Amino acid sequence: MLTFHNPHHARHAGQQEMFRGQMVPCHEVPARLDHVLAELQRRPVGPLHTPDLDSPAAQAALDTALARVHSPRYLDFLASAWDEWVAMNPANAALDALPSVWPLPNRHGFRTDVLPRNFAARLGVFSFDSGTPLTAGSWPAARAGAACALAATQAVLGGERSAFALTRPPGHHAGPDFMGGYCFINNAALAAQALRDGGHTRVALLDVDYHHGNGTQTIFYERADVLTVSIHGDPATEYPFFLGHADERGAGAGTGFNLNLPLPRGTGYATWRAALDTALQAVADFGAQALVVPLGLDTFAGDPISGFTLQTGDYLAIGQALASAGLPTVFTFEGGYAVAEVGVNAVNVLQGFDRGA
Ligand code: SP5
Ligand code: ZN
Repeated sequence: MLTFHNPHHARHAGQQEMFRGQMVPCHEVPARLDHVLAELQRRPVGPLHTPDLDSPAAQAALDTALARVHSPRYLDFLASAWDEWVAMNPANAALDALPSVWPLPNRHGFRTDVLPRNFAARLGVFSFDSGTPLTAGSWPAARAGAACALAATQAVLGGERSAFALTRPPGHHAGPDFMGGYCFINNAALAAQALRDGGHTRVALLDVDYHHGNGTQTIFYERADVLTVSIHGDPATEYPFFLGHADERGAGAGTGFNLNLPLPRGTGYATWRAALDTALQAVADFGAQALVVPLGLDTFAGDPISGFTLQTGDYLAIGQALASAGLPTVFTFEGGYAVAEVGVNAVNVLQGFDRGA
């Protein structure tokens, strides 16, 4: 298992997120990735690399890959967002940007075809929650993270059995033209599309984060060439609430190519594992030629914002089960907020995968 880690991840460091009327400290903190990297150094599963971030060829390839999953106007927005935030008021330089007004697309007739000149309003057009602070370094961190996902994918296209994109901010809540859920760029979707563009005709995503991968689902919802499967807390009670139900099966040509396996808060390993077996059967039935695993570790019993009860040892078995699909596999690092344990749990999945491979 090769790992590509993001040398710029700590440039994205939100101060606080809005939660039920209060600003609370961010759960998605730089120390999360540092713990995974430290555990990989203690317990190596393969070479550790950083991606090429500087050569013109790498930059051009990254721009192409980003534009395959995100809209031009959203990418333009992200690239200039921090400067525009500070331009609103120089004092903003000490604050994170958080949205506080939204157009509710598809409802009430609000328009998003005409972008407001006001930056705070534009931030609302391109986001769906107020828990995702945009900071001075969010864009360079997210862009370098996408480079990790692309490098991991290129390694797998080059014949590696598996590779891990160890990056934050995470990605699976980010859609074609929106941020949210601590995510800006959908690294897993970028990897899946790059696997398609690299020649695999059928690619599957199996999202094991506690939260439904709404961004990934939306990106591929009308496509039959990319199967999206997600095991997650039931959106009736769990974030992101407005997507992730079992009756969402895809649309148009993509009908039948999305599978949601929502589970109630409190679910333990036995039930979760049965859902994983169902998910793996769907991946096999689809005839996938490559697999992307958005790897969230917030299914852990000790996670401060989630509700499943998986234990550290379970992650070895999960990795082994994922390897049993027998597919070239790209992992992307997603959630997992029990900071002290996230490294051991993540590396358990990778080590379990290597043992099963
Ligand atoms: C990638 C990922 O796992 N994103 C998850 C985003 C969840 N955002 C909302 C979480 C609400 C947190 N509640 C804070 C409780 C403070 N006591
Ligand atoms: Zn999550």
